[in-house]
Amino acid sequence: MANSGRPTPDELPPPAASTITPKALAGFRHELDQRKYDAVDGSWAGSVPAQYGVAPRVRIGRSKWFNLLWLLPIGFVLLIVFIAVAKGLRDIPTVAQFTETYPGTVVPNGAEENAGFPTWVGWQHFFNMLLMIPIIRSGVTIIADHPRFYWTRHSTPGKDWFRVQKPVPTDPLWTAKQDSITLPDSIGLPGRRHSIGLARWWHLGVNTLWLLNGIIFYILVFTTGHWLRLIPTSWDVFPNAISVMIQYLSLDWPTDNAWVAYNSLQVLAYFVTVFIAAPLAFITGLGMSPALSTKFRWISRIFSIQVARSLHFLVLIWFLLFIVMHVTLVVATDALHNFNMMYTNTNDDHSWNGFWIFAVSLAVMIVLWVAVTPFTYRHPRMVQRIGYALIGPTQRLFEHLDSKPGQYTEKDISPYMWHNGKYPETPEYKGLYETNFADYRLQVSGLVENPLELDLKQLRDLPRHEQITQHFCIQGWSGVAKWGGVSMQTIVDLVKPSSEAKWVIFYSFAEGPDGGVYYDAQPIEQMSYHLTMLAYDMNGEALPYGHGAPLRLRNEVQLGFKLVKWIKGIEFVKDFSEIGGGEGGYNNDHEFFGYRQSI
Ligand SMILES: Nc1nc2c(c(=O)[nH]1)N[C@H]1C(S)=C(S)[C@@H](COP(=O)(O)O)O[C@H]1N2
Ligand SMILES: [Mo]
Repeated sequence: MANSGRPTPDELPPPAASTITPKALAGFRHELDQRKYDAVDGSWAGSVPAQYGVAPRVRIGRSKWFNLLWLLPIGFVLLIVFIAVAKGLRDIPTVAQFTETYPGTVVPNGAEENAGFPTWVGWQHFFNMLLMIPIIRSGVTIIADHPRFYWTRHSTPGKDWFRVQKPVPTDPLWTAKQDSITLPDSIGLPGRRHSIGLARWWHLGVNTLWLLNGIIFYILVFTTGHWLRLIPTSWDVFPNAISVMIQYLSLDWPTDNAWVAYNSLQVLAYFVTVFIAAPLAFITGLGMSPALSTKFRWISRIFSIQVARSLHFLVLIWFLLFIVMHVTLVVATDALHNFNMMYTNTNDDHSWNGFWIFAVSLAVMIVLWVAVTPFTYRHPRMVQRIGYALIGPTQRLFEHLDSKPGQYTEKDISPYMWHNGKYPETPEYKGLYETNFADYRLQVSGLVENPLELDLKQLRDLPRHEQITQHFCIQGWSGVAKWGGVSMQTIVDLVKPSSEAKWVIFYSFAEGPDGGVYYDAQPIEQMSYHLTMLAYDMNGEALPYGHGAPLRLRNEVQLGFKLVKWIKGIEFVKDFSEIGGGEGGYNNDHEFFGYRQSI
């Protein structure tokens, strides 16, 4: 559908006299899908037909794409070359001299007294890995929901630097949901396609535990002498690390003394992992929050959601490489000894005790690995509840960030804004569209003193509110647009909600993907925020069809799915348990999203 030819307010016919009553919206409730999904099965709403991605590709220059699978043969050849070179190097006297001067390990003062591995290290190490598995797997599911990475907040198609999906089709109404890809159950948590609602409970929920484990680790590391193992205390760590690298590559490995101190390559790798990668994972995670990014725009200006998301992904790559290298070397270098040090705190390279503890811990991880996705399909609401118990309090906290308007400037407006959701196809909507919404009436009712019906002219005659803000879709894309319309506060002032009203339901003309009208519940406090508004204009023109004509919601502390497009009615209610499936929104009823989504 075209977007031109929208009438000016003066061309619209005069409004019909309002006959709306407080009960007028009751009819809308019957258009909702009353179902609420309690299992993920073959007919589950979120399970759009499977669609697979492509091998990972990185953009080179403007439009050339390099298939990363080539790194496998290239890496193999390079490894052989490096081994040959390292072997050759070691025959050169100066290099032999160098590896003798820097044998590989710096033993700091105090290390001898701290030799060995206290029990807490073994437990910490175990919990860390146990928690990282679901975090990584659910993270991969989140990536699969928008399988592209960008460096700017505009998320412009073709400007992605990495993708595991074909190029964006030219269809101007292509949606982000159509773009999502399927993951196998054994890789994603959960698998399938567009299961991000559940993946986020895992990712954010388990993350709180991982952070807690990390904080305990930091405290223990610094209150014992264990930090001596992880933090380089002398510049000699660099030549020693190079020396270790040459020794490893020449396949004539250094004699380790890990009971007292790690070799320098280990120290550097552990230092980067514990003190750089882990905090960076946390910071870049927060960098994707709509509430935080809008509030701290001066940080978000440089460190945009897409920079944060790309770095978050690179941290994941670091962790994956680290895990592979670490496990390979632990097993390849004196495995029994390594297991004994870590799990039985003995400097013993014969006993199998450490190995058996390792084997049991591995078995626990494998069993959980296999079980978590089927468990999630069987008990999605439990996953949602536990996830919410863990991360919900933080999400509630960030919801208090009421930001001021005037956030971005005209030149920040994105050249392309992704579309999302299911377009309105009802005859009712089509009829309105074809007459340029002349008969459109926004109905506002429920627990209010003055129920209202407003046509577009009346809406346009209300005090105008404009904001240039950034949109954050739960799937990961973003974009900046200028929105023109009416502040929700203006509507609230007109209808005067009763003190009983705690939630505001926004009803759409459009159905959700699984039938029933799309709707969302918003807390009433947020209706008074500076950046909560009903938009009838976008980037200086009437709101186009794809972005929600004639009216859509903006609430910039929340993720995009809560910003209902094609609004036909607004109802003030006590709570949302009687509305639709009772979970506070279409995606909450159908796809296990949460109703507070400030991160
Ligand atoms: N009625 C309705 N509104 C909706 C949706 C939908 O499916 N139906 N999708 C939401 C989602 S997931 C997002 S990210 C935004 C997308 O807004 P845009 O298409 O204008 O960029 O609209 C939201 N509003
Ligand atoms: Mo979204």
